[in-house]
Amino acid sequence: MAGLKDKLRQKIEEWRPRTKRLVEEFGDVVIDQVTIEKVIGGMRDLKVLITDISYLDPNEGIRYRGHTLTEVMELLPKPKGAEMPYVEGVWYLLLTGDVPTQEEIEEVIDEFQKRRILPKVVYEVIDASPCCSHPMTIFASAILALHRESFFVKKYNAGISKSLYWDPMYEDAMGLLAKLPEIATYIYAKMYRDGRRIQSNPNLDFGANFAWMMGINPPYDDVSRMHFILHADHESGNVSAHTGHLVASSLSDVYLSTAAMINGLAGPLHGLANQEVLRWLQDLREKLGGDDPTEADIRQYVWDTLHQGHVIPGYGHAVLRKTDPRYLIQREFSQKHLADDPLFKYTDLLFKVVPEILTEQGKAKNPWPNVDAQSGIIQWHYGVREYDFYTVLFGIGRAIGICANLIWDRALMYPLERPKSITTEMLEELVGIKKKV
Ligand code: NMX
Ligand code: MLT
Repeated sequence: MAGLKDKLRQKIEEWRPRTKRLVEEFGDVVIDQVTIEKVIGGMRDLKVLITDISYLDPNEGIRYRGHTLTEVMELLPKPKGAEMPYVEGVWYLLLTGDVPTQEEIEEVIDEFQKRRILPKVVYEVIDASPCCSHPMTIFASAILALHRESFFVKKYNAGISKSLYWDPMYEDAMGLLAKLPEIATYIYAKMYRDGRRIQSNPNLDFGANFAWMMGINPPYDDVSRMHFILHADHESGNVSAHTGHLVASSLSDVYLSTAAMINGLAGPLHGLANQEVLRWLQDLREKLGGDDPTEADIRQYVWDTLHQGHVIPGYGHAVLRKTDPRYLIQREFSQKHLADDPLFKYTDLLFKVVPEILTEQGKAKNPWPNVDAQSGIIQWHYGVREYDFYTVLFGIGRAIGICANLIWDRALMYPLERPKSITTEMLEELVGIKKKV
């Protein structure tokens, strides 16, 4: 793809001296401090990673290439008559830092169309998945099955120079992103629709084609665009992005690294929380015999959950200290399109009572809702009621940001990630509560 790749090549060449200069001239400048609390406490807030694709401010939320999500939604071109921008546009923005024109988006659409066909082995892997496998397990396995297609591996084995690694990574990323909707909708059809599959529609953009293959009418095309755009990136320290970066730092290709990030996303404290929200709400609904909940019902349920030692899914965040703007954008969409949905009423009541209760409990540093508190309710409304599938949708979106990062990781020739570990005894000796023997 001449246009995008040429632009990327030029940007990479312009960027490289900046990274080189920082290391060579300022490499020993201190930017953060490592305390024992940080080492034992999951490295919260430690500034030890670098990415230029997105940045997460605790109060403002995520910026993609310097733009807030509201700006991204306004700036990126939209298909005719659509409320939400092209997913292809966010890929272009994250990769290059530029807002694409309609023509540049058309190029990406064409390129994805050319690369979307799945090799037979992917169907075989999905078909062979043992019954009761979680869709995220099947998703990761299907992505792994593409590893043998890797252009990067072929070029690496042929001895390509390190400064060119980004090029085959780009080719693999384009190939993978083009195929993810095909993989995900086949998993969906296989697991929940007796294998009845709707073939891809070559005339549609990423979001609309996904909706088409799911067999769901508009505005689910806009729901898909919104979902993939909002989930695309959340800087580099979150579990999925960090895992993808870490695995790729050993020069694993895009397929191996993305499958690994999917595995990180599949945990309930991370991406699986969108499934957990629905499971938790359906449980409440059952308890109430399908009746509309009162505020008192919701309060009781939230406290019961906390007293049982569980977290409230969809609330809290490791970095954010305000309501997640991704939640607010989805809430605005829901108010417009599904205001009368009974489940939306549940989420509205939760938004009213949970922050107050978490604050009263006094443990969570952030009592406000995150992206996962709202996303599943929208899927449920449009007929995707198999909530085990929701994290796969998160994974498609997140792959966009991960792929942009992996290409830039190789472009800037970041090295193998290998921090140092120490023992508990060493820390005890360091603070003087144990004598060195
Ligand atoms: N419900 C109950 N307790 C909570 C919650 C919550 N939603 N959030 C934090 N806490 C607790 C947390 O478990 C910890 O307890 P303890 O001291 O007993 O270990 C305490 O509050 C302090 O935790 P924080 O420092 O506020 O949060 P941390 O950075 O460790 O974790 C999350 C962040 C997101 C893992 C946490 O807020 C959580 O478990 N939320 C619910 C799950 C969720 O929604 N995850 C999705 C996050 C977004 N995403 O898509 O990835
Ligand atoms: C994410 O989108 O990755 C989550 O909000 C988690 C995080 O940023 O830590």
